[in-house]
Amino acid sequence: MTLNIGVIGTGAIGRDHIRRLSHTLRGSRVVAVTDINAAQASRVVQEEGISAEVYADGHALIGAADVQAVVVTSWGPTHEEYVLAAIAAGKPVFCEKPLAVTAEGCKRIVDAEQAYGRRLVQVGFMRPYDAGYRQLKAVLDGDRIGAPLMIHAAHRNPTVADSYSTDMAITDTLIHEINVLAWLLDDQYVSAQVVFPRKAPKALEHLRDPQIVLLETAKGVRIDVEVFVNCQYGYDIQCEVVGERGIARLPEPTTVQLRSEARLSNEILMDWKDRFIDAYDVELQAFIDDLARGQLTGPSSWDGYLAAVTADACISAQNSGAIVPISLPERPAFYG
Ligand code: NAI
Ligand code: ISE
Repeated sequence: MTLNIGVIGTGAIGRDHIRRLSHTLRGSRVVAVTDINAAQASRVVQEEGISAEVYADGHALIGAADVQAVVVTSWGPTHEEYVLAAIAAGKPVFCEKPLAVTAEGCKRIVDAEQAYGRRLVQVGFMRPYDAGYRQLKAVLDGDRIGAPLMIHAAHRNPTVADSYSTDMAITDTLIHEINVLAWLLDDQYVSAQVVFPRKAPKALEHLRDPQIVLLETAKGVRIDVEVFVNCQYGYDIQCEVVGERGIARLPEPTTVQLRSEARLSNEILMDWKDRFIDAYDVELQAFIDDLARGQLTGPSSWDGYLAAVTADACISAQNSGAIVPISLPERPAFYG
């Protein structure tokens, strides 16, 4: 059976997902697309060589009779509206992070989904599908280094667009660590603090970059995440877990090792699309396969909500400099 998908937003990741849904994954086809930039949507359809209809807006696409599931890859502030519309139409929806830009927005989605009575939403938190993070989790779950005590992590982008703001370092970038580290540790956050080193010379005028986010968990694990979005040299994701009896590190992506010009070197990737290419494939394949089986199991709107509550605390910590307590609600049975 082939799942007919409509994609809202044909920018960077929208186009990448259209490509994989059309040419890489099993059991899906893109039959509808839309973007506020209609010319771009038409160009993507043409360049990807697919026969999808271009709709005037996201609501028309969600209402289209042949669209069985929706993928939301438009700008973050538009996600809530489209996810709520998909739930109202009873259509499954894969929504890129953030699920909504505020915790209240995520809560409205959680409430609507529970009122509908069945899971319809998967959030695009792809890191738990990455082979490296899965190996790291297997080490922790297998008690190979004892209980985790600390995590040192880094999320570095070479550059960001002019529209990127200091709070987006949390809502757009750190949100991945918020999600994946709680999953890795099977733990919850209880406080957040943000400190700012000296500003990097390449950072945009309005941007405070880099920043270090300090998180504490209910089990007493201390986490520091460096977010540095103008590091110039590459797209670099680091994660080191310090346990009672040893240390486990996220594996580096496999790249060819070069012996050349008196140097032994490995390439560092420059783009998130390449770094997590397999994880994006696996997460969307899981969405398609789960729908064929009749039950979504991937990151839920509840996970999106918990991440947003934590992100709100981090933004408050950015502004105040204080240690901000985080109080996360109990996971309802609905979200298993
Ligand atoms: P982008 O700016 O390249 O693309 C966004 C597209 O949405 C643009 O083409 C824009 O015209 C369109 N758009 C805006 N408002 C719209 C509306 N109301 N209806 C339809 N289209 C609309 O941004 P990018 O990088 O593709 O990011 C999109 C979303 O995906 C963001 O929420 C971002 O955080 C997330 N993302 C997730 C990644 C991941 O690793 N999981 C990686 C990159 C982005
Ligand atoms: C982007 O939106 C993503 O989600 C990437 O995975 C992340 O690394 C980057 O910092 C974000 O801007």
